[in-house]
Amino acid sequence: MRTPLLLAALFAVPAASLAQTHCPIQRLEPQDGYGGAFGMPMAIDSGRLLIRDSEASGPCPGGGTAPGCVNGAIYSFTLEDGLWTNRQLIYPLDMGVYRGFGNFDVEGDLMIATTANRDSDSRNGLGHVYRFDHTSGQWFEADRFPAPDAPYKPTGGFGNDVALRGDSVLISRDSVVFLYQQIGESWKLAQTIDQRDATIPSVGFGLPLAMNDDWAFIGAMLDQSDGYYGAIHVYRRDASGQLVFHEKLRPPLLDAGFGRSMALDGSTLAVWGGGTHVAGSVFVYDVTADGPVLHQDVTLEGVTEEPIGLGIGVSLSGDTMVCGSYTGRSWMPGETVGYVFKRGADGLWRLATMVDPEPAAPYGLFRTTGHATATDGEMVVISHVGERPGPALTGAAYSFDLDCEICQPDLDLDGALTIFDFLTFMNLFQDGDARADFDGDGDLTLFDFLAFQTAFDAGC
Ligand SMILES: [Ca+2]
Ligand SMILES: [Ca+2]
Repeated sequence: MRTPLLLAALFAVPAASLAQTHCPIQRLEPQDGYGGAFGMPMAIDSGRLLIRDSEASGPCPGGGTAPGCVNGAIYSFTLEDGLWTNRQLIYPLDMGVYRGFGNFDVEGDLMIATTANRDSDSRNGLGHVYRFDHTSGQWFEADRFPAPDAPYKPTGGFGNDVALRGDSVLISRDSVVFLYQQIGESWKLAQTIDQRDATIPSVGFGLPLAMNDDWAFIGAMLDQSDGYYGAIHVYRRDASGQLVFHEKLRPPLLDAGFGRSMALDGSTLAVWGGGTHVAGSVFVYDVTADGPVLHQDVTLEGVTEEPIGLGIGVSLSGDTMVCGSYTGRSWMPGETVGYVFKRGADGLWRLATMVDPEPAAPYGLFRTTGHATATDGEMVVISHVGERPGPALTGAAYSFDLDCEICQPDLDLDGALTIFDFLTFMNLFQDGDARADFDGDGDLTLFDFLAFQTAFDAGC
């Protein structure tokens, strides 16, 4: 579809600039009497927001409740009229105390969650795996199986991280990663992957984890061999789903840390890069048939308020990437904000907006420690695990609506409305790009010019 550029002459381009927006921020906190460490991990999937509280109090074994019955729980929220509503507090049926329940991964109506420990049986605190199914608006425990036996007493909890993909799930513990596969109705241990550099102590192998249909990525965030900080071990999944070692990915820059957080969506892999590289960056890879290829070193160069640790919590959904970051407001580590990047038609990620919980944080962001983020491309949630809203409640999360946060007519994503946005619109329109469909009718017509003009005039 070609449109005469002369149409541009129809527009009077005002010298608009971005006004301060006042988008609503929803603050989420644990249920009264149940909070402990609300906020990590989190996920948005199929319209549901799931947030773990690893130290949530809950029903005690044998019934009743008491503050000491700390077992962990997962909150399930659904979005109604733009607000997250708590629908369920998810526990395992075999309640215990200090089990550390709730590290999880979710895909559609299937969730795999773990307990780090089991203190009341003879399995040396090896942990359990739980499968939950979502039916009729609720999560139900559908299966449960023990962690594999270990030749030694584990020092760390089972299920430090969980990565679910289709009928396979990766679960890590103490530099060992377990692959389970669904066979029929039950899940079976299919492979045990050991720390690859067994001679290097404390490499943190198994944290974080990510997996798609063809590849698995196993972090080793403490690996400081060869002068680098952190590594990602890349495995190819063979026809049977087994993992075959492919390569060890090191940070692209010698002074960059690597892999404290990682997100994978389709064939896009985003990896935190920090370490001595204080401002931080996020390395984005294209996951090709031959393995991951570095696509972009995403940074915040030029941002006035210099962040610290960009990408300490990174999440991805389609063309939206959220990078949690400490702010540069003070040396108090933990004032976490989220930088939202959008992937343009040219494949490059550009800053779209920054979301800041502070206006909605009743206790300030002082000494908060959480830095998880979650997004589905429409909503963004940032956690503040260490926030203390009350004597018995700990943790909060903040939700932002990207429709409001992102200025739609700022098409070149430079934070200002200028003639270059008109030119970008013209190019998108001529290229048949859906981003030019400003009236949202699924077609590119003259009415989109009018809708763009209206949005531009309205400002942001
Ligand atoms: Ca602009
Ligand atoms: Ca249209």
